Amino acid sequence: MRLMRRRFIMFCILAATGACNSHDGPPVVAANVVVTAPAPGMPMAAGYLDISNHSGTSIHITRVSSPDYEAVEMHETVVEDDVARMRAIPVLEIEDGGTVVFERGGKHLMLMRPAGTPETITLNFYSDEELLLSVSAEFTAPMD
Ligand SMILES: [Cu+2]
Repeated sequence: MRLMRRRFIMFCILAATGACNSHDGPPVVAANVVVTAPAPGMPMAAGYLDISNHSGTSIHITRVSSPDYEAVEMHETVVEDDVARMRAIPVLEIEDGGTVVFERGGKHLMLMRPAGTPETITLNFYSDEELLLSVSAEFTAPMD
């Protein structure tokens, strides 16, 4: 998969602007990034964002990390027997041209055990060892 993406990027460069019918910007794009401030006494926060894949191939997010938190997990809130539960998402696939939305009550990032009290949070999304996307956000309102 890694090889395929390289080839795709090379093709775009060779074909120059206009000829590449996919997308001119970066292959993986974040929008609407929100990181909640931890509630008092709670060693965790939540992260929300949209991730769009324009890479020309499907991508698999296998790991999220942050220098500002000890651990970051991808979660999904599901309702079972009228009870909302959170389930970990081990691998998140985003097909080419697709957008995955992390939002309240749905998929979200769980940021656990902050390292200090940073004002800006950086989130790194990996496919195995490959860094797909790095975003920074300032805290917003506490988690609800
Ligand atoms: Cu969660």
